[in-house]
Amino acid sequence: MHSYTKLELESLIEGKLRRNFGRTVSEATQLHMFKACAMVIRDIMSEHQMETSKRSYDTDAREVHYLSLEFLMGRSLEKNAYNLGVLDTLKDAISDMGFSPADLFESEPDAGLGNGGLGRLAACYLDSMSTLEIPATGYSICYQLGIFKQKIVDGAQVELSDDWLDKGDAWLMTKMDETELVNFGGHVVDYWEDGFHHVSLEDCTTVMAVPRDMEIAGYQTEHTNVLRLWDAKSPVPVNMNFYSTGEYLKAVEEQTMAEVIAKVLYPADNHYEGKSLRLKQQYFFVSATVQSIVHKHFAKYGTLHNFHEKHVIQINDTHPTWVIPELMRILMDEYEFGWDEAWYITSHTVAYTNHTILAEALEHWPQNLVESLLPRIFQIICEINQRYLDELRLFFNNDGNKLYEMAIVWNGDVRMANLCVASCFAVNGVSALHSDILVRDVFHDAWLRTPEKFQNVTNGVDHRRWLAEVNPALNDLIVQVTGSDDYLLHPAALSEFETAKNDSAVLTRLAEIKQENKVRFANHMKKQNGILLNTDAIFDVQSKRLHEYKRQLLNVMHIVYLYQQLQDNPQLEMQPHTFLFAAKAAPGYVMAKKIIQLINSLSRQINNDPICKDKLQVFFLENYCVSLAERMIPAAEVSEQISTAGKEASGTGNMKFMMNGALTIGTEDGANVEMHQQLGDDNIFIFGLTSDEVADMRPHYNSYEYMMHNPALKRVLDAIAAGFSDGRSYSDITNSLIFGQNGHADEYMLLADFASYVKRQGDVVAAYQDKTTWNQMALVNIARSGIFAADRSIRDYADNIWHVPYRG
Ligand code: 26Q
Repeated sequence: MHSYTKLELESLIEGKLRRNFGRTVSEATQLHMFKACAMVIRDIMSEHQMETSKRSYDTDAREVHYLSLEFLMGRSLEKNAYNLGVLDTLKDAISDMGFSPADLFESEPDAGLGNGGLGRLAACYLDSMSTLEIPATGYSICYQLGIFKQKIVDGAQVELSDDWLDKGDAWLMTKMDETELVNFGGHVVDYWEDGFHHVSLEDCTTVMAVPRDMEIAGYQTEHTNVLRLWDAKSPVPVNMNFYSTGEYLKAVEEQTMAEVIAKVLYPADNHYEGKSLRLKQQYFFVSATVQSIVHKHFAKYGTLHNFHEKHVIQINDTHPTWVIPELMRILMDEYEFGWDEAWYITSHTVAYTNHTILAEALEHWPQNLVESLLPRIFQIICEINQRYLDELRLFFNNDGNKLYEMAIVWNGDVRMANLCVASCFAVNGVSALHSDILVRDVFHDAWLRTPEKFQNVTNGVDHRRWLAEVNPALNDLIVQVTGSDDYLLHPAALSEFETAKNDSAVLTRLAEIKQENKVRFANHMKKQNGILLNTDAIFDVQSKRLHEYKRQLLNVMHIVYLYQQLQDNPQLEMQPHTFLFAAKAAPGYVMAKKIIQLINSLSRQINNDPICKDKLQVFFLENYCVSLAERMIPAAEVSEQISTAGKEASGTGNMKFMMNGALTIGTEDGANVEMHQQLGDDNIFIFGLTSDEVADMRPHYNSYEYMMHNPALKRVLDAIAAGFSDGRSYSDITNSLIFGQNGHADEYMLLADFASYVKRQGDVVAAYQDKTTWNQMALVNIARSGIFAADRSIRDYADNIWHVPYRG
């Protein structure tokens, strides 16, 4: 790796300022400075990227294509400089030039092209794929507006648009010459000639897909991959036929129609919305991507017969499932392949990762919509369906139930997960428990027929970002104890940190670092939000999307319980406890928004009640996003991972907290199960029903009985129903727990888990009061978090699904 001196960087930055903004250093604003730094870093990455491309071209390397509607990248300047090994030098250069590096980094907007777990996972995986020197490309949409910014106004969520591109485009390189054309609507015309079935679309609407590439630098390597973000443009600036007759609105209509495709990210997390614009987004980016892969492949090899040997396409949930019929379409209609070979190639190229078993998140598109928007694609899906049903009839002896469950097109719906399971060569879940549930339950029948397809790849997070970069003092301590920074490339080496478990100096330092992080976070909150956090209190954090299954409400119920204890006995000596929530709710999710209001009502009540002074605090931190997580997670002491068992596919926040030495209170759900395995009973606080118990209990579950048998629980629910001093009542929330809608009271079984949760919270506090034990537990959590590094996940994908080599 080429290294740069401070003076070299300064002169490069100065050059950018002069040539792009006509400014000297002393005339430059922070914005100029940010952009100039980004350009310098981008230049270094571009050079590396061209080399990387050339190398994989020359060696005929097999390539990975990671397709996702979401990449929640966050900020890039500090991260890229870190990976390139120039972070310290860059900071010096920035300071030298009269700017504050911290302020400059802070001025970068998050690239918020994702909702939550699935999008952030894709971003972590990009980092690992580059670091492990795997030839890989990410593909998505260049949304003009990322995930909304959340404001809390009078206790309620208000959404503001997130126009990130004005600064964020510093990282993008537009490649007009690699534009692809995507067709919508029209009708299929076909005829036979010379034994070939010609198929084309007539009267369709064409949208231009323009690549805006973002370079992804690996850590300590020059290997640099690309995240290709497709922007949507109309091929006709204005329709001159309408223009000339004075119909000006009509003249620009087509253009607006095209460009709306890349306008905004759908803000729904773990919830399917069957909107036609969403379908257009999916097909738009999929079609552009497949065409771009095929065109490059054909230009190089002059044939597509070896396509599946040179490419693997990984789809992030079902959202990009259209790759299956799209690749079939291109092979058959554009390259004259017959069905069987097209099918062989397609089904040996595409692999599917499932991220949820929530019924409301399973994608199924109305047949009419698919047929009118994508007529040829619909034909191909129907053909896949027919052939699949034929095979199922044979395999399952005409068992009608099986056909009904597994059909791809049924009753006016196209079911995307079934299409994936029928067509992909690999299907994986994202934690051991989740993959198990897929095989035992959701995809059981498909598993009976093709068990070899089904795999598990437990999620992982970019530990260079989520440990080393966000918690530099902890990184230093690990390096000091283990004698090297080996763990950065070999996360398994984190286990050596455990040798210091009985070293009191290390334990003391670990506690100091946590305290420093808490103070740093508290100062930031004070400055940014005017919030005064008690840094002598235990910091207990639940940060994730707001969803009923994640049970923020269970956390609230426990806090109300604590508050009632204080009300009964204001003199009560208790461990000072600060509860922090951070969560965005999907804008249309009414119950989630009510829960945010409830948290804010409770927060106002408790924070202003003198009996809670120095004992109890509750805050809802607005606008949870990658950059807020980066500040908050290193300051956390308790991590709340309390979903109903069986509902959270994996979770990845749980891993980030663990790496930063927070202790988990959680259910046996998702990756918590594997954390529990790593940590044993002594280093994690597990409570509640298991997923099997949840399933067994569900048919006769009666939340009302739980309430009536537990007076403390009843009292908590009564208090929530009545509301707090702001006068808002929350009886609609408690009613849904006690009576429910159409018989489904307390779908997520909060009342069943309440008693064991409260008890376990008591254990957490008791453990916290024994400082040495607590610090040892924190150290063990950090030391055993290595398997939750994204590098490990990517090696799993590379070994078991992609079959590509990587850096050792
Ligand atoms: C689908 C169709 C139409 C509109 C929106 C959607 C949509 C968008 C986002 C459906 C689902 C999502 C997001 C799902 C998600 O984030 N799942 C999480 O994935 C993480 C990474 O694997 C897991 O750790 C979490 O457990 C899982 O909830």
